[in-house]
Amino acid sequence: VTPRSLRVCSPPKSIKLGEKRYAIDEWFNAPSTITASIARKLHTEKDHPISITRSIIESRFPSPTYKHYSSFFPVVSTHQNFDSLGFPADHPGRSKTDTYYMNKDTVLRTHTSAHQADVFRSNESAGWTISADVYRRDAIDRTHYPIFHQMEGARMWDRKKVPGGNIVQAVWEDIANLPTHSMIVEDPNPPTHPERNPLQTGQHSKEEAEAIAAHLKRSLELVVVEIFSRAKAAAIASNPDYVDEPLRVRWIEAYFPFTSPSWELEIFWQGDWLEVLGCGVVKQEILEKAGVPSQLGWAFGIGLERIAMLLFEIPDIRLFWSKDERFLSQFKGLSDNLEGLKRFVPFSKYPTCYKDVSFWLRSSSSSAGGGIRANAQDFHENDVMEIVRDVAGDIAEDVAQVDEFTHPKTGRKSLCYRINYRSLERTLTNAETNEYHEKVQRELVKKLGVELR
Ligand code: FA5
Ligand code: MG
Repeated sequence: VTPRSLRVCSPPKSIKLGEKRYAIDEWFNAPSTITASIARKLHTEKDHPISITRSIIESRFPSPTYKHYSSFFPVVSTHQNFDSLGFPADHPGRSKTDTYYMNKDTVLRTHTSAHQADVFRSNESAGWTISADVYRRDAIDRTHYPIFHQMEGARMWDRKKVPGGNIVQAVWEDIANLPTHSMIVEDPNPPTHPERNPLQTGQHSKEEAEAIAAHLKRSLELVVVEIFSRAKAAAIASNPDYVDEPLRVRWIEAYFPFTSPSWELEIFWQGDWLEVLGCGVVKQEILEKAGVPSQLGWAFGIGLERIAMLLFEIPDIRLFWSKDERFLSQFKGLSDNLEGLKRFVPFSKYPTCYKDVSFWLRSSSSSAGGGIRANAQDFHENDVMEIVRDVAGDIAEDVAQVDEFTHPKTGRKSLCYRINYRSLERTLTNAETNEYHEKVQRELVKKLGVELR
């Protein structure tokens, strides 16, 4: 029997998440704050704004045409998350700086598209949605959080099942059955681009791709109309004198490895264009590999936090994780009463306190003693973000680089980051903030091997 002291010292070789145990290796980079949040499942929590938003969007994709999935587990293979979707081997999204790995072949899904191929293979209805939590190492600010929620949606037509195999006619008939709307939509780009966004010639005719794109765009515009009519009703319920600004929406040409042509939808919100979803005509290879070569159609992926922020005027993405009753109580009963939405009323904002940290990156000749190497050439900002998040959690409101300097003689590079500390729930004491900041500084030295200035 191994003595207890020795057993405690050896690093864990596996991690249990949900019902399963996963081997971990040198690729493992998921902090416990992240893995502990897997259990929250905000998209299915009754009366949570993320779950309310999911229900509203699902209502635009009614059964039995669409089937709704919401319980796929977030640990997936790199095959599901990347290879099955045609991501090239050197795609930056695969890097450890962007993605949480359990081991070389297993990740926390970075998008709901990870389940596309499996659902195409097994699903029997014409369409479906998948709602789920997704995980990305990312910046820290009021619209970015390392865990967020997406809804994937798809709609297929089967050449073998439509009359005469005439997809074009079948799709236009389905479009004629969709409601119309009067929202003005800017769509400045041509629908395809010869290099970035080609038609899948050999797979689809131009008319087929155009009909599918028209059905896709109308379906998603109707989602926006639905959300904004509810957002307006919520605003009026909270303030009878509310006057809404005209809604501005636009389609932008985009690129995804698994759709072509592809687009993103942007909404003008609080003075800026906000990207809310990506979508496109599904690449036929994916359907062929999934064993359904006679089907063709569209897919989209929408960010539920961004939509919920628009719907309820929720100012900060961290609030979705709050267990504070002053947040949660404002949504009580709404899952069963979608007509009764009201705007979120922010509770008082507690003071913010910012602190700067400046450090020298290691010159490339020196090597870091374990941890993440921060030689000048392989330094990644997301490593700083994660250290701050690990130490300060949701107290970290915003982290941004404010300065960069290269020493004229030695060529060494120095960076300065500004960290905004603010609790959503209470006033922090100065001593407390200093303690967080000092710990961040120590961790930067320890984990990245930087030298404080
Ligand atoms: C994707 O994730 C694609 N899988 C979407 C897709 C699906 C395209 C199917 C085509 C077909 P993207 O990385 O752009 O794309 O994310 C999609 C949406 O998720 C964004 O438009 C945004 O609304 C939301 N999103 C992305 N990153 C974050 C983040 N860090 N925090 C909150 N929401 C985010
Ligand atoms: Mg995008």
